[in-house]
Amino acid sequence: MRKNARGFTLVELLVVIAIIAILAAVVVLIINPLELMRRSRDAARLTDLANLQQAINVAAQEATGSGVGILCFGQTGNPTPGTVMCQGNTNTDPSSTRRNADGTGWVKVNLSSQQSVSVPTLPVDPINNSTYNYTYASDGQSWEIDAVLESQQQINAGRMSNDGGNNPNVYEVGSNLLLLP
Ligand SMILES: [Ca+2]
Ligand SMILES: [Ca+2]
Repeated sequence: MRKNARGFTLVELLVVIAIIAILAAVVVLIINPLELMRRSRDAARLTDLANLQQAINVAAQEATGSGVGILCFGQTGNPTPGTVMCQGNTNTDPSSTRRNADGTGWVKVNLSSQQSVSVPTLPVDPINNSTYNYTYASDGQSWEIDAVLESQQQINAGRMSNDGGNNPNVYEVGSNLLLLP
């Protein structure tokens, strides 16, 4: 035992630093902050699509006009079932109008006139780039919205592959999940 404290030796410091580094790595591996952020963004996406699904269903029920003008706002004509008549995307639509909830935004349904489900502005993907974005499509009679989930939690749970749609790499909701490939 040393009687006089003379600080730490270099080796002792290195050992302490190494232990701290290992502990930090273990903590990151266990908690995985990046995965937590992905999960939180996925939760927002799932909520967004659930809200839109509800709002579109209510809008379609409350509307009195033709199906074409409801699901493809302002359009007329005879739709071809299964053929996309109108489409919108949170990333590629003009940023000045993409969040409009009156049918001119990326969802081509006027959600602003209905009373039951309030949608003041359309949601966009939490990241909203070329990989993570929302897409709306309708053939005038049915509709589909797609989003891309990113967390291991949702991927492992098969959320995108077991949604009843035709694309295992996107999460699909709507009345016709075959509209978007
Ligand atoms: Ca899918
Ligand atoms: Ca689809």
